[in-house]
Amino acid sequence: MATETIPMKAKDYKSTIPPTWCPGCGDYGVLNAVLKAFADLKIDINNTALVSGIGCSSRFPYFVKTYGMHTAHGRVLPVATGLKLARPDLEVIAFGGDGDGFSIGGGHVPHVVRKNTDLTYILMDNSIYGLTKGQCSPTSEQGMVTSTTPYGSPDNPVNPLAFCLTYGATYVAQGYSSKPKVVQELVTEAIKHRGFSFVNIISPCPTFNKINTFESYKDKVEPIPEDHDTTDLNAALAIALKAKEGKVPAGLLYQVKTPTLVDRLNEIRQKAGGSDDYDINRIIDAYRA
Ligand SMILES: Cc1ncc(C[n+]2csc(CCOP(=O)(O)OP(=O)(O)O)c2C)c(N)n1
Ligand code: SF4
Repeated sequence: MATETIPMKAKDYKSTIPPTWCPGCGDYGVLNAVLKAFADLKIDINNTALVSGIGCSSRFPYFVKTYGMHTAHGRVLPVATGLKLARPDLEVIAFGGDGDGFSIGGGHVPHVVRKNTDLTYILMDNSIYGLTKGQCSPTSEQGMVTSTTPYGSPDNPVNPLAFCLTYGATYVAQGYSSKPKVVQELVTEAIKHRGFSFVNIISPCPTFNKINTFESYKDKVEPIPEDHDTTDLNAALAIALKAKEGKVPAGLLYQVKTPTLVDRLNEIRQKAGGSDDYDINRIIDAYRA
């Protein structure tokens, strides 16, 4: 593999492709914060892969100098999991939107989360389908008028924070793209965390969501109190459920250390004899009549 001096500044992590997001899109703030987090961590571009699904937010890997995979709609987590299992030495970071992650891809989330796969998942939540021009998303509020819900959405929204906490994510945080310093810190700690890290970032879509605007979040975003015990799952869930009151808590909700999927698989390998020298034909023969 070609070696390259590890870049040190945020701008050095930018690829040659300029972002194609609309002017004023929240995703710019997320990109800038993530690039700064990479610089903080001195991320090695040769050892890092960004994986995304499909959506405006899922264009993320194009704009960063690391390796990247723009996969299929809703399949970011299975692909990221496969990559991490095949190459545990890689830093694998998943990106996508609320539609990608919690609508078409929602069935994957519990299983990736409960395995504590050592991935960082950064969700850019704009409560709308941006790329396809304004359909109702799983995080759209009940009653929200969109192109697919002209009389208002009949459904209660998904709560991504509560969802990931309930299934056992070991790092759960929320940021707001207009507060890039907080996002940078949360992403830095999420990447450092061993296990499944989830960072939900409220990232408004000024083009297709005229309800959840930057203006509308001014009074809703509130920092998580400094005395919050980030190892207390019930306290973290109570903060996540503040969404029901229209609040957007920003900061770290939860972090605990438990073995990752690769740790557990290594344990099983040890129990099974501890050898890498397995004979695939013997295994296949066991399934023959
Ligand atoms: C299998 C499949 N179904 C539907 C689509 C159409 N599609 C592309 S992106 C998208 C939703 C995008 O919304 P979100 O994931 O929230 O990302 P955003 O564009 O808002 O960042 C949809 C429905 C697709 N590309 N593939
Ligand atoms: S449509 Fe919305 S989410 Fe997509 S780039 Fe434009 S502002 Fe951003």
